Amino acid sequence: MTVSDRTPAHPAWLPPEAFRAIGARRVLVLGDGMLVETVREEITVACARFGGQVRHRQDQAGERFDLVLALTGALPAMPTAADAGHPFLGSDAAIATWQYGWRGAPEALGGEGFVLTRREEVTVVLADEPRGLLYGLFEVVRLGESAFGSGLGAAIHRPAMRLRMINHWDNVDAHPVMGQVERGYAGGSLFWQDGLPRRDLARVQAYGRLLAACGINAATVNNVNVHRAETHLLTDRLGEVAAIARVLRPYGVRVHLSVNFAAPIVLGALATADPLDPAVRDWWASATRRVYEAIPDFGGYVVKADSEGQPGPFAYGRSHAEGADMLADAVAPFGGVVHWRAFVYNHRQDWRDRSTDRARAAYDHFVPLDGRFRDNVIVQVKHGPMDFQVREPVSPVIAAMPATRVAVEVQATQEYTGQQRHICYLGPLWSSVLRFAPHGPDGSTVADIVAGGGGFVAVSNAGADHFWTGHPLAQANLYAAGRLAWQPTADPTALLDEWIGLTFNPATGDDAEPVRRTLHLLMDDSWRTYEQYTAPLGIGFMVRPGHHYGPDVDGYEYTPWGTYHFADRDGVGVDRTRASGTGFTGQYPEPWSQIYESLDDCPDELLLFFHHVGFRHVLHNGSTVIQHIYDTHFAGAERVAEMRQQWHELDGLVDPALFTRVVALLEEQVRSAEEWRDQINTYFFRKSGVPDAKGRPIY
Ligand code: GCV
Repeated sequence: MTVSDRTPAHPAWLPPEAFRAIGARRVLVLGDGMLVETVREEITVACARFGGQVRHRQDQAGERFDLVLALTGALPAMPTAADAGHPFLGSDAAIATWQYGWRGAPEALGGEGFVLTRREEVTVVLADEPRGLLYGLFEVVRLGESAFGSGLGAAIHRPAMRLRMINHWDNVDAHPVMGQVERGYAGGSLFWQDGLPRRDLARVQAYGRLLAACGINAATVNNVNVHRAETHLLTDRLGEVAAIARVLRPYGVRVHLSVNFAAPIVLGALATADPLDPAVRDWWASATRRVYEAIPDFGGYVVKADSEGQPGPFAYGRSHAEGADMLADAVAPFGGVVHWRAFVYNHRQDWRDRSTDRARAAYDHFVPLDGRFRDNVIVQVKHGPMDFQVREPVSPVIAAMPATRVAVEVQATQEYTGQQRHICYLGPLWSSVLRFAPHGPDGSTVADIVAGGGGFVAVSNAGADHFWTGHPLAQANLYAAGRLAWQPTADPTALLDEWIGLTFNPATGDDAEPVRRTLHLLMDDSWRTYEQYTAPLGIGFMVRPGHHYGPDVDGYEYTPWGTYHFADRDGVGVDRTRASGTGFTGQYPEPWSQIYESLDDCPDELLLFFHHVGFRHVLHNGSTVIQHIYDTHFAGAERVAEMRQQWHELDGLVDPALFTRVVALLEEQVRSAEEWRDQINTYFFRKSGVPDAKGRPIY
């Protein structure tokens, strides 16, 4: 699926036509700075294409504009009543200035916010900082013609989260098993090829634009599993990171680096990486100083420590707080942060040992450390307690560390959700995580908690593939990740609609309305469809070990990885109750602690995550567990076959290359969904001996 560097990448949600409404108008851009230049350039290109005009000054009184994008600091002095007749200031900016009064209260807009308003037929974007202006521009792009209609209300836009981050799991070298991008399904890395940095960074620049246009402002460029070559990105290969940072900087995206906790040994020839050893601390301090000399706006470090074989502080009898704080001290003088991942568990568990529960691990390791992390440490928590399964409860860690900055991590790369061969729009899953209220409906949501300092992190699904994401429709996941980080209360279906509107554009020959309708049919519920034909009722895994694609019900059952379903002839599921199981339910505050503990109250979709039940256990939906398994698997696979048919209705209505790619992928999705259906149904029929009430084929 990878194409050569020279093939222009698919424009994704920024086709030139998306700028038509702006590019056909008279535009004034006021302000200075690198990101304001980016805004100017975007508008200049659009105006050259669509016949509009862009100005950088208002030279003559009486000169009118359709769109003004201005930094507040570049506006002439506070307008007075005498300015009332002024063509621009006397109307929109003045009104907006007075209305929102941010000059008196600069925090109202913040470094990334903007005001968007329209009065007297001028659309105005005002921001205190260049980043705000850039985001304001992309909001106008999203709105298209409606940004210039009388219906546009005045509003302040600000991101809910300060840190809106993408983590790449890219390696410099191709790994013999994982390939170049760990869990990557979109071709090679955008940054490296054949062990060397890509010489032409035009794709990286295009990527930066796409990230900015959906609101992402930070990116790690390398895998959290930091192998040997990648360890050197911190020192002698730092220039490669600096080059990427240079290209992403004009789009407001700061670069962060995944680092190897043992770097002082690997790179510094020290005998130890003990975080309390003064020589180790000095080593990190000077390595970090050099990083900031090369990349003054460097974001900081991301660390996977003591997890799946990565080195960490445990080797020295130190805690994760001691490890994280040591790195935090190194980046603190420069304003950097450390994202310290909470994905720490025993991956060498004995499957015979029923008392060890991987779901408990992050909480058991990290919650006792609450309050012991420096202010510039962010504990980065996967959204569920296991590992990015199609259905998991929200991780209890998120609500349990009130004295720590916590970020929530989601996986845009579809490791466990179809590997970008299946259509699986993840916006609804992430939205349900962000809206989850750990203390009940009157308490804070996950979004509130992470907005308090940690932010939102998505593992990237993008690569060197022409369509960026392997499956062209998986672009929507990257887009939604950025948009949800900006506005976690946004309706994921509305975000999908935005993505469709930008990407499938009538001006490129796409017939917009049927495309919109069909894509909603295919994508709105695709996460639930995927759930229907894969592992049932929250149990998770059941995937082929290693590559994690396709069904293998017992593939992980007798392994050290801690991911078990415990099916026998009578029933299935993991007893995680306090009463008789691993006690994991006790990691939740009320009301969830009680809801998950109770067989009666536990939501159906998580039943097997929390309880071991008999096959004839009756769900809230009235069906038995076994019949529900059969019904959902038949329904899911049937739905995918319908999706394939629905996609064919778009033949001739969308870009032919994209159409053909999706045709091929849907063939695979149909095949795979049938495989899942038949293996899961057959497995449970053979275990339970209970036939399908509807007599459908089971093997
Ligand atoms: C980067 C899962 C994946 C690994 C990944 C790990 C992590 O275990 O299968 O490939 O490693 O999560 O998030 O660190």
